[in-house]
Amino acid sequence: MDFKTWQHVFKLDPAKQITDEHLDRICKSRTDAILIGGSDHVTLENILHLTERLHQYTLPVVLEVSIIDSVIPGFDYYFIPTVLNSDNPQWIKGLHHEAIREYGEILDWDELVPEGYCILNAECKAAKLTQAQTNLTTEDVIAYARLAEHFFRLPIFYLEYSGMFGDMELVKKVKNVLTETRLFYGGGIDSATTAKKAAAIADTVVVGNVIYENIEKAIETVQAVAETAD
Ligand code: 1GP
Repeated sequence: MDFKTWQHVFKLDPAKQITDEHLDRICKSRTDAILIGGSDHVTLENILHLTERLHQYTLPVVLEVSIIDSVIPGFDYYFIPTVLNSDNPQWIKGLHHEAIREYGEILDWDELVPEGYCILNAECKAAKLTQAQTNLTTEDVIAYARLAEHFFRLPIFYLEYSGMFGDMELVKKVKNVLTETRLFYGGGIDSATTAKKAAAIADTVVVGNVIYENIEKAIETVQAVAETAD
């Protein structure tokens, strides 16, 4: 299944615990895909453990690569973030260069999907880790979206509010300038209501934390997005 058709994605953090029952509900929820990713304590071991548990399900599974040593074969896609609003080139192209130096000969480029991240919640781990410049005007964010689509020609522009529900007016303005590049929105979707608001604008909504806080609410977001996006 092509990631360009996905409307709802669950993001599982390999460093967090999830019971078999909850994992089963997530995988049978009719979400379009599972994205495995996190900022903290991600290791090869916990990725392997989670991946093995997902093998029995047929839905697409994507590894969002945050540490090079965690890359293992077998995923449908590898999403590779480049943090456009980072002040540290390491997170824009440094780690990528390092990985390509190491594995360039054997990479299957068709499986790699670069994501242009714009991180807007200053308090989230990803913002701190990547030294993201989050104090941005609407014009700044729109310019990052255009940079992603027209300059770097990235297939995904990801507005990341991880941990808080974002400014939907801003998300709408960003959506309005994107044509080819898909707009992913993630952050603070914790109910059918917030899921509908985000799905009314973004192409793909990413639901993370609520999986671990309230599984019922997490499951509700799938139907909410399907109703809204259609
Ligand atoms: C995190 O964008 C995702 O990378 C989802 O955010 O955990 O706040 O749902 P939440």
